[in-house]
Amino acid sequence: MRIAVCPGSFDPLTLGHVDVVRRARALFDEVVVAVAHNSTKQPLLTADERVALAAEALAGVDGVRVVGTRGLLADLVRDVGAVALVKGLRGGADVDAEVPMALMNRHLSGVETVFVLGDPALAHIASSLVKDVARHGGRIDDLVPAPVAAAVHRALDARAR
Ligand code: COD
Repeated sequence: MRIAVCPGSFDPLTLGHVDVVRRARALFDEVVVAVAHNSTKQPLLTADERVALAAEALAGVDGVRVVGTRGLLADLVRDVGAVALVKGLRGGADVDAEVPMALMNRHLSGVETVFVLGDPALAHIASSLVKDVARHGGRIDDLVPAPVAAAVHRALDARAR
């Protein structure tokens, strides 16, 4: 059984993320989607919300499970018995951001990172842009799964009060 961990902050999970998870599942027997903490970002959604939304959005994808972690990915990889991390790439900026993380994760755990190219039709979708579009009154229902769109609007409304 070859297990891969597909990590992200998923704040929020987008259709781009779902595409990457599906591509990872085509390569590995099981994919553990790890909702992790990015210390450079201040999340809109709580960790519990992000885990619950990812689990709901990916419930129909066989061989995928969602876990939350506050620790190092390198430790999670060992705990779940994964043979690889899988990350999605949209273009050169993602490569620049991802290579140092991949090298650090390999230094810490020996695990390789496998990069998959996402669907180019979804390459414009980034969690930060989704939040910005929603914050300014734009539609996000064709950028994220439906329960995620509702949760983003709820979180932004709560912040505005
Ligand atoms: N198409 C293809 N890929 C996409 C798309 C898209 N439209 N959108 C996003 N992606 C990819 C990103 O390139 C990334 O690979 C992945 O999806 C997740 O994206 P985000 O934005 O949700 O997640 P990040 O980049 O904030 O995740 C950073 C981590 C949480 C993975 C990182 O901070 C981390 O590893 N934290 C745990 C603590 C740790 O181990 N630190 C040491 C790291 S070396």
